[in-house]
Amino acid sequence: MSPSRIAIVRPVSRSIIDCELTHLARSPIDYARASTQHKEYQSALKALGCELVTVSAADNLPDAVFVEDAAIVLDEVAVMTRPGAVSRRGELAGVERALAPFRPLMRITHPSTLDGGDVLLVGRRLFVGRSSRSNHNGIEQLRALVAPHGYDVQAVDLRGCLHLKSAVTAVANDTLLGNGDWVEREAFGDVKWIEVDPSEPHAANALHIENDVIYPKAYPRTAERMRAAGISLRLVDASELAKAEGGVTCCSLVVATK
Ligand code: CIR
Repeated sequence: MSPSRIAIVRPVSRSIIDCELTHLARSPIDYARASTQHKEYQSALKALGCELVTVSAADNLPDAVFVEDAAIVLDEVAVMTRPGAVSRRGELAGVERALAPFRPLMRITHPSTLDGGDVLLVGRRLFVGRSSRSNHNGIEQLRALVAPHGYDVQAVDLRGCLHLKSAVTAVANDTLLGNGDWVEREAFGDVKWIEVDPSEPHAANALHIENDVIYPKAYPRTAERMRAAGISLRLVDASELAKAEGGVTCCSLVVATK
């Protein structure tokens, strides 16, 4: 039986130590440890029914493991982004080759910039963070590209974090997990909201796949809040890539195939 979804992933780059950093101070990243944790993450994706499609490693592109930023995948089409960090634009070609068999591709083009980490899909709405990576042109170009497919784009202000999905992600079809200090809860309308524990400001990045959520071990208090709301968690150690400002959504592009 063919799988109902694939997950596009890319190995951790040997130059990960040279990654882009915006809100964190640079600290040593252990490549071997990051790779081991990334393998554990891939096992979690497989356990949740994803077949992995692996883009070839790109050791000259420090942030290549964070494939989420290169594309936005919808049921009908995928949009190749134009990352705000110039050092990341070379990542697109490999991800594009991996996605092309699964979706017609559209493109964000100069002078627009947009990172996939700024785009949160909730039903037919795409919330897009106004961040240091995604500019006004990028948001408006995305709006024009997806409108014919019935998606509505809503821009959202951020403070204190890199991407929209650093501040808020979906943990069920009708529930968001968010940090209300970094993003206004009201921007998302009438949805259920689980607030991160105040001692865990980085805890809002969770990867929802069907009835489960891949979630970092580092945030036990917020995990408890989710369990209390009936959310099923699959915990992974993502501490090494967190030093590169990456979370669990960033390391895959999940593509429904049925
Ligand atoms: C960057 O700054 O671009 C990378 N070091 C981290 C990107 C994380 N991606 C994401 O949150 N979607």
